[in-house]
Amino acid sequence: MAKKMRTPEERTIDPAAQQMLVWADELEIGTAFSRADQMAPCNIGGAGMCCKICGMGPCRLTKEGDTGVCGATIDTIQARNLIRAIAAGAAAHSDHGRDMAFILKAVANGETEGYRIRDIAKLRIVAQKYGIEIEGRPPEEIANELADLYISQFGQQKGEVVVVGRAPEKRLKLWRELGVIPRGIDREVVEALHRTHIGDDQDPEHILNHAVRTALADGWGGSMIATDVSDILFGTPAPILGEANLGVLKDDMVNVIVHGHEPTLSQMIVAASQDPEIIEYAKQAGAKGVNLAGICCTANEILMRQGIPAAGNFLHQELSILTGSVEAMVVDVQCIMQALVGLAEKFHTKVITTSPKVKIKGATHIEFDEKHALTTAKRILKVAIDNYANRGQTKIPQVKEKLIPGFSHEYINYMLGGSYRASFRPLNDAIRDGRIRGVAAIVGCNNPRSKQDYLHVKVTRDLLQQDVLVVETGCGAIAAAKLGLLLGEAGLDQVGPGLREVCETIGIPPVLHMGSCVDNTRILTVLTQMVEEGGLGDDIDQIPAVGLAPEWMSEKALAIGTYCVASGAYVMFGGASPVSGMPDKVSDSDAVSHYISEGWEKLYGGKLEFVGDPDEMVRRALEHIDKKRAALGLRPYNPDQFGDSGDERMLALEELPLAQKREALYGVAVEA
Ligand code: SF4
Ligand code: MSK
Repeated sequence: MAKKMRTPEERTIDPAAQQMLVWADELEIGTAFSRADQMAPCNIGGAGMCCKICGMGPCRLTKEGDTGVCGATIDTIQARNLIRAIAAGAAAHSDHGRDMAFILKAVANGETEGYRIRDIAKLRIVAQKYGIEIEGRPPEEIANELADLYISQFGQQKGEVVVVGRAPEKRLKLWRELGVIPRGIDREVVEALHRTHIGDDQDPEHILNHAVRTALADGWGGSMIATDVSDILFGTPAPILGEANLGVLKDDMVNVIVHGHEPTLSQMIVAASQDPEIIEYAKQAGAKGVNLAGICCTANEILMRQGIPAAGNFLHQELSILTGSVEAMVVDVQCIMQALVGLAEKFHTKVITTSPKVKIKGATHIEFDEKHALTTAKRILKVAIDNYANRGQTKIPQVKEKLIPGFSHEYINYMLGGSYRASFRPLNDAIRDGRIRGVAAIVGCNNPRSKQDYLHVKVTRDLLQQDVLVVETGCGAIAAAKLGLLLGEAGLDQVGPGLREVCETIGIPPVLHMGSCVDNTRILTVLTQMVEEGGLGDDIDQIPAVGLAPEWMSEKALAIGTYCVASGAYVMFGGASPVSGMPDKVSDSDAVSHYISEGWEKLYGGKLEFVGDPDEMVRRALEHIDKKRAALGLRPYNPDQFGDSGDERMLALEELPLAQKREALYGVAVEA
């Protein structure tokens, strides 16, 4: 039977993506969208009921009472599959963190080309958290000691990863009691693999306890290290004007897309693209210069620091090449589709791999090394410029939106109170008095099995209308950006009255872009600071907050979800559950789903659920937020109380044309 192929409108809500999918159909070129239509997911593996851990299998459990050849039950198999995914996600994030720590050390020792310590204040603050002496010491010396400490956390064998000490006191105590504090980052990932080898840990709850420890090694370990070091080396993000979507590509310039996750090379490509030598080289090739744009989280890294535009999120990687305008797609690690190479061969695009860990057959490999970073970046750009002459017909959708990214926790702290009284007090007070009903972190990927961006934007809009302040990272943040939700005015007409007052008074959009996937740790820090500020309980699980990953697809998302649950958050994923089982066929197959929800909630106050229906996701999110408000003794949420008390300045702003209002709000000239 012929597979049903979805129309472009059924595959994505993004008008730029729709245009490119029509174009792909005309050219008879496949994309992840069409491949997802053609390949039905395996309903046994997808439900977590297939084990291929040893050569006696693969064992597929489809009937009541089935076990694997070794006797493993469905619960054990699901728990093992889940922890392996979490371990892979934690490994990816943490290995990124390790590389950042090594670069910090190399920069401190003067062994790199083109890098310097940009945020000395953050270096000192972070170093102080670990008792590193800062007074009277040059930044390089402090950075060297901090780098050594961070590097040691990966191979540490006993004790506690030092980063977890940044969690709220009560949470730390709970983790100690439950025995889930990571001893060393690598150790927990290795142990997850050991425990799931044939014939090892076969108690599902015991396996999943270690899943928590492994995920904590990511969130309160490797990822937090990655965020810290990125800020120290490249600057802590603050609001900056940017643009998002395929319309950022330019017909008259050499378009270079950086895609992946690590900011080290992309930051250097930003610098190289502005070098007079490179601009001149591009002009000699007949272009006006080099136009840099990002995809996925590399996009977020350079968008929130330098305002470099984002060409799109995960599912835009192929679509950008389909424009025919991309001279080079430079990739580092994670979320890079192998299909790029075959697709690029149909156009003139060069796919350039740069990480010693990632090669793709058929791609050009130009290996990045920090000792020659600027030289390598220039070399890559010259390859792209030389390729400009090979460009054929282009088809760039004229679709893009402006956005204001860069809401690091440091900036949120500053914006709420200013330089001298930076504080989370106004945020906590707004939640206490009900202007803000609660907070939602909406994060994670795109997945071609759902309609691109639809779930992200649907739950974002619904929660905003209910006065829930939204923070976003990763591809979810780019989804909201593309739909114009990361600019104050664009989003404010869609938010509830209380939240609107807060956003207008402070001058912020209702959706705050907080960075890349590793930067979900910024959200942990915000939650911790809200606890420390007081008035919302003494631990994260008491805050009226939820985490949502409506279009998740990567193993990293599962690691993120798990460390957020262990930190006390209610986390919901959209799409299919990897541990759903087949309740009609295997009666006990929901034991793992039950344990990571109710079981984890009893232990950690947070729970992990997979909810396919976005309306149900929003309903549960609001129910949870209201339950937490009631437990804190806060007055029930009542939107009728607010909406008339926006300050004079904001009321005056209402009268201004949009462009002037944006300028007044953000202090930057923004085209209407
Ligand atoms: Fe089958 Fe057991 Fe081997 Fe898994 S570990 S493949 S269930 S025999
Ligand atoms: S890039 S992990 S698709 S968010 Fe971080 Fe996007 Fe998900 Fe990759």
